[in-house]
Amino acid sequence: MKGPENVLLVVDVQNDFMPGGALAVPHGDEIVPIVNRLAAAFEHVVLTQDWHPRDHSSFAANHAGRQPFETIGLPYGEQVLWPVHCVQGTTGAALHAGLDVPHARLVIRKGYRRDVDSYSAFVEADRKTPTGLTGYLREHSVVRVWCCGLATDYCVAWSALDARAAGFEVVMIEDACRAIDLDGSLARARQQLDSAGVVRMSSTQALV
Ligand code: VGL
Ligand code: ZN
Repeated sequence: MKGPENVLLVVDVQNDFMPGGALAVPHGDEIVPIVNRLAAAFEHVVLTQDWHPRDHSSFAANHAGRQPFETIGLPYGEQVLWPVHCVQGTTGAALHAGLDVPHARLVIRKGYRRDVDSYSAFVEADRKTPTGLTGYLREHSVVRVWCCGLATDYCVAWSALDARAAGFEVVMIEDACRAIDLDGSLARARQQLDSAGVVRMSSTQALV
């Protein structure tokens, strides 16, 4: 059992990121039993939920003439335009029904401001606005953040990098993640994780 100085951060295990969902991550459903197995070994589990208003600026549908997976410039920088996904209160935004983590202590919702996306569970895409998770983890004397979920190369990677930047030790459990892999984003994410000192391991290694 991993004690309270360790937190398992389960990122965006939501219906819209599953096969058949609005922003399907290939094989995203395969992580659910692995995440359940991991969660059973952690006293402290935190979940995240992508949680957008319907008029969110990251949706291609809200930009005339733009298509999903194109990139645009927003005031805070480059933004990938996504299909409408994880709209607040919808079934698509709900956690996967097979996720079995009744002892999760906190659900961090993110991406709820119309004009700012948030891949990271820690800091929104303007790279300024905190979600509050850093303070929460510090107040609970957490030293090590173990990351899993969807998608490897967006919300999991950004969360892992921001956890490192906040001074936590960070482990990414790779078989408990699946990637979108848009234009080389997975290889880029791995490079950034490695240079930031995020340790990548398997769930088997994590569970010893
Ligand atoms: C995500 C794109 C848009 C993710 C969320 O969870 O990785 N990706 N919103
Ligand atoms: Zn999103």
